[in-house]
Amino acid sequence: MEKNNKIRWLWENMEGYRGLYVVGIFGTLLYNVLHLTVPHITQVILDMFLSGENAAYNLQNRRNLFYGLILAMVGLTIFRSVVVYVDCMIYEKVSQATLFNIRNYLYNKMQRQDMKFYSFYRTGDLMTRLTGDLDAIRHMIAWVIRMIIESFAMFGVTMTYFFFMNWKLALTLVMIAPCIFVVIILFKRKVAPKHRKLREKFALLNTVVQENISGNRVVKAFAREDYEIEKFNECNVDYSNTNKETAFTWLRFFPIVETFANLMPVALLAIGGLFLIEGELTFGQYAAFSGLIWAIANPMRNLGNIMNEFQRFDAASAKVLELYYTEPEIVDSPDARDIDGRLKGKIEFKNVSFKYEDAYVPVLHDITFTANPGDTIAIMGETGCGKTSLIQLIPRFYEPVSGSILIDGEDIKSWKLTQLRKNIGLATQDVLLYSDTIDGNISYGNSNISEEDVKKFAKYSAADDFISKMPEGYDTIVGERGVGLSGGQKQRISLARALAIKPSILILDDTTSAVDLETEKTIQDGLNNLDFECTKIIIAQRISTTKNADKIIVLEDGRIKEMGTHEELIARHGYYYDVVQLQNGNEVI
Ligand code: DUT
Ligand code: MG
Repeated sequence: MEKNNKIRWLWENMEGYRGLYVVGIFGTLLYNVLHLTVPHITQVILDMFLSGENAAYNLQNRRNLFYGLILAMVGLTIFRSVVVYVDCMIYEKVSQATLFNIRNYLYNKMQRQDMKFYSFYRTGDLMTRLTGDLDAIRHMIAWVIRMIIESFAMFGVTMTYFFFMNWKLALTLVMIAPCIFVVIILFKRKVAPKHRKLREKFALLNTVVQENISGNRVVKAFAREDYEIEKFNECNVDYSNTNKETAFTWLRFFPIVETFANLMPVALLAIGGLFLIEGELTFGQYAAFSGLIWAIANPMRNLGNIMNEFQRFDAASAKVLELYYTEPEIVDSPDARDIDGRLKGKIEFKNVSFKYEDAYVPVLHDITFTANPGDTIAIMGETGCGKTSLIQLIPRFYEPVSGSILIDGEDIKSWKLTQLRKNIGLATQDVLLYSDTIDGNISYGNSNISEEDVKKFAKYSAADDFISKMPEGYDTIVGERGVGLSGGQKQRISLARALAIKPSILILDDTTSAVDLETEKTIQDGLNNLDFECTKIIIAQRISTTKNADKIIVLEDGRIKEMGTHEELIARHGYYYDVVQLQNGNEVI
């Protein structure tokens, strides 16, 4: 994206505060014009009252003007300070408000992304975009833009004033300016790639830290602390070096700019002195030149710094904009329909094939089956055969490459996405509980349910027993920074959470793998006696779970290898039969 588009994007996000920002810019211009007042009045005082032929007369007879001018100087200085103060407040307010808008928008945007997005971006990188990069954008609004306006205004206003006083001297001074611009442009070319690199290194550093914090158990289990510290150290050194490199880039240009800037007073002294001697310049005018020469030199000095910050903004905003404009691929189709009440829960897969975008080979081939409302479908198969991939197609986490999936006789694409998902209760293979109470976790998808209902769903999931035994019962905080739960306990809470939305379709991905056989039996009884109808798709390896299913699907390498009831599959003497034998303790020959 072009630079001016980035500025336009910034402007668009200032909505509601644009007027105020324009006032802020005018404020900057105003206080830079006010810069001139004190040196100008000094010049008038010098020429009228202290030097020149009428000085003695003026001092005698026009004393009131003299005092008036002194008072005006004091008054204008105070006024200028007030303007600067208010102006800074305006920039701060606008930048914070804009930041707030962008941050909210980005967060919303991220929440609505699909699975592919989350497998593509690393958490550390996303966090960097939402923190450091956004701060660079705030800095642009509050400081960089102000400094650009200030520098150009100060330079422009002072130069104009100089030209009015003595154009020859002003022209001599202004000739130094283009040299500085050339240096700054060269600097920009060198520093821009450095800022992009710096930003990448920072994101990498954040990623390492984030993965380490969330993976601390693994680090400890393998006693890899030293290795991790070393890994972090490498990243840190790398980041620090890039930081230094970026800073040194400016330091290489700095002496050149500084020399030009310092030449200003020298040129003034030499040429201005000559003019003064030859009577081309009054003493007061010379004093005004000399009192304002910094207002010419400083903007030039600042340009390097401004350019540096501008490049930081450029690198950061490119990252933020990428996120700002990404659209999820899986969205409602234009003619998507509302779901009237509850779905009945009939699921049909018709020749569905599926491939992950980054994979070479498809993981599902030509899957066809039907689940009638209220049916229980068990899916079995070796690890990696595509079970999880298959069930993820139902809530449209991914889109099949070919074939179609129908629910209640309609392609799932014809339903509104959020409504479709609200009808599906999913307990995923990796259980994630929020740092919240058990009650809060169970009612996550349906926050309106009563305490009794939460208890009821926990009973269906054989979780009520262990929850009630906890000191704070359903109010116990679990998840990150909460009390620890066993794998099986977490699974049961996640099952209760899936049930609590009273879904038309319940999908359990290995949800009872970590519970003992007796508890599993209780859960099965619970699921058979639910007080609402739902179609259940259960991924499981245990025959005890699958044997009562209406249909068992055995997957192998992404294809349906066997399909039928327990009895039918046993009669086939295939894969299922072997598993039954194995689990009964019989060797398979
Ligand atoms: N796969 C990917 N990308 C993913 C997830 C999985 O390429 O984001 C591959 C890995 C595997 C295949 O897809 O070869 C099927 O994975 P799936 O998770 O569907 O396997 P599973 O049957 O659920 O295995 P498990 O029993 O271990 O859960
Ligand atoms: Mg799986």
